[in-house]
Amino acid sequence: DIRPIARALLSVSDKTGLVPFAQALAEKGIALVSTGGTRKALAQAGLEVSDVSDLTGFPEMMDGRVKTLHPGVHGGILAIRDDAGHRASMDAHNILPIDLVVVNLYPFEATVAAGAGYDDCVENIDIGGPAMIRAAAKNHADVAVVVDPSSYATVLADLNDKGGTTLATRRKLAQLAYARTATYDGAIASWFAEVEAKEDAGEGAGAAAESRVFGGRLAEALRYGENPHQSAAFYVGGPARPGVATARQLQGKALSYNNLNDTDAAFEAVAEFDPARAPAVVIVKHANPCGVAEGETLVEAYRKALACDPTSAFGGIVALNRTLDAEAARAIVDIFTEVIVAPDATEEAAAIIATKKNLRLLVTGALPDPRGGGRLVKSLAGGYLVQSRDNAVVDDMTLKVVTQRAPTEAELADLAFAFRVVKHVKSNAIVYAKGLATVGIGAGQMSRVDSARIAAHKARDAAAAAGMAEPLTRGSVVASDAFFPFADGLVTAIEAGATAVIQPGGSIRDTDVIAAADAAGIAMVFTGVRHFRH
Ligand code: 93A
Repeated sequence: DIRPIARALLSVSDKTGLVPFAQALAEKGIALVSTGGTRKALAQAGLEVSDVSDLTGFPEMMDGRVKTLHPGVHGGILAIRDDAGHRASMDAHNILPIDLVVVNLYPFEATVAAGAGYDDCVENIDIGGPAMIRAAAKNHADVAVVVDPSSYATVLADLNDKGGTTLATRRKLAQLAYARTATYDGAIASWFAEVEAKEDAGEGAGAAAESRVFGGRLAEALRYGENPHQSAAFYVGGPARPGVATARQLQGKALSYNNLNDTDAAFEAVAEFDPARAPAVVIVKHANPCGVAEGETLVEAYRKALACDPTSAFGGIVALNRTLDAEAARAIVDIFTEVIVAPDATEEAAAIIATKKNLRLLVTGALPDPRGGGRLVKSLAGGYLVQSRDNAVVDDMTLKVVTQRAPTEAELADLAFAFRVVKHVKSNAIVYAKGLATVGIGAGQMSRVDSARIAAHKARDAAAAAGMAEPLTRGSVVASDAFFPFADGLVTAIEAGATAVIQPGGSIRDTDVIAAADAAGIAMVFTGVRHFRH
């Protein structure tokens, strides 16, 4: 399966490493054929190289748009060498076999990235190059194809060791070839999508159009992104899941980028609370819950959630796990709220919300399944991170009591509640809870002790605002999204008045942390499951 190389066609935009590679080929007696620019570069280096026009009998024409698109080239690449009919055609039309195709494409991606104009981008769509690459890769039984200078060494190694290319090498090169033309066409399609989105929506949607690589459909061009100087759009795609993407907006202004993000966070969080167990409410600000509670009724749950941090709840997003009723609606319109999201709303409730013209009311028809699958995408410079949803639910975890004292029934209920919430708080996350309501939430700190302190501090403030002498953390339980690396975070929680703790466990200093808990007579359970969220 070794194929010697008698003739190579070289046509490259990126001329990196071209001359030494061609020199090595020439030294092995391989005839070189090239297009204009490539030929010039090789001739300047003193190499003997013929013009592709010699194969086609046509000059390069139409500003180079038609250079190699000719049977004289494609017949020489595609002919099956041991097929008598193919050989007869070659003879009849004076077609010479081409055994190696070295092509890299017009720099379309770089042209777009450089911010070039429309016509310039179009002119950089390579046609002849991909045609030769795909032809050579198809005929890998006889022909080797090189689409990137990084493969030059592979070909030379085969020539030196074997006197020709091996089938394994040609297959590998064919794979790289199709991968390259696929990426290339993908970049062109994305560019067209971006152009279209810009035209549909003004400049607004432009920057986000490339997220079409995820197969999403542009649902809405947004006025701006996280900040007014950022462009933004909302794409809908992936497995169906009740939430912001499927919701019906009954009233209110258009949702902003931050509204959509916060509403999603709120609704995903409230979906952790089984509506069959109790009504539950989550209030979100800046993508973090600032109050979560279960209650006998929705309005009670709302009041309890609000009491956790009434200052932050101002201008927040309220998510409910049951049909919004009139009492809850009346309580919610009492303070400035951005968005309400619920599976449904009664007519009476909707009428109460309608008294606030700007307030958005979204109904989703259902709650998403907290155990559901799906993937989460996050972008970083030059790429994307993709992971499956965190679909771990505390009810499915085996809680291991690690202290001398086991939690009481009431503590256990609050521990499960707090761990449900902590999953939806940005790390490092600490949540104090009492009576199935959060009483202090510490989010997004670089140190866990700080999160514990902030949460306790907020609980003191809330108690003071309500005219209570005792901070609300007295007699509370505490949840931590990841293990306590040292005892200090736990000690802070104990000082704040926590009597029971839920955390994943797994620190090398677990024994110190357990000792601190035992010394204070508090109960601690390990879940074995971490809930980082960034
Ligand atoms: O404009 S093209 O699509 N038409 C062609 O027939 C053609 N043949 C090769 N572009 C074509 N090429 C491309 O020209 C190659 O893919 C390569 O990127 C470039 C090399 O041109 P030159 O040798 O003139 O620098």
